[in-house]
Amino acid sequence: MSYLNLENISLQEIPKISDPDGRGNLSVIEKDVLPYKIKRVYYLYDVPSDSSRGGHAHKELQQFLIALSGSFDVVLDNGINRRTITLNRPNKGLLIPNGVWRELENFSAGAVCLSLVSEVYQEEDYIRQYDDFKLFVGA
Ligand code: T46
Repeated sequence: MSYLNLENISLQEIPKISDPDGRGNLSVIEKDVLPYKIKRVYYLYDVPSDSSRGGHAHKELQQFLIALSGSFDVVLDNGINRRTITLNRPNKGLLIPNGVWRELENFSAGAVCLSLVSEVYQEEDYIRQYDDFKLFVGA
């Protein structure tokens, strides 16, 4: 595959229903909001602020990340350029296509990262060496 333009990756609004009686907000993801069927859901929490998660790319897997609570940064890398996007609202999500290297860092206290994923867990789908990733995307 060829490398992706990171400018095409941006935060997406998730519909928010504010309660008219002041009971807070409800956000929902349904129908065709995501370009795939969700096959797996996992979440990251209690991540120390000086730790990072990710540090790999996926061959096929796509995922939608949401900061359900707190905040963290997602560093995206297409093999040539890097771009950092901060997630800090539960009604915004980041769709990461396959073939993008990602690192998650700067987790705030209490941050929870929800991940809605297009594939079941398969270690063979991971590219965990950056040089292998560059070869994969032809960068
Ligand atoms: C990603 C970032 C944001 C499982 O057994 N099942 C699972 O569904 C997952 C996701 C992980 N695992 C096992 C595999 C490892 O032994 O849990 C351990 C930690 O996984 P990993 O080092 O891949 O965790 P992260 O946070 O670095 O990466 C995860 C996802 O794997 C990855 O797809 O994009 O979160």
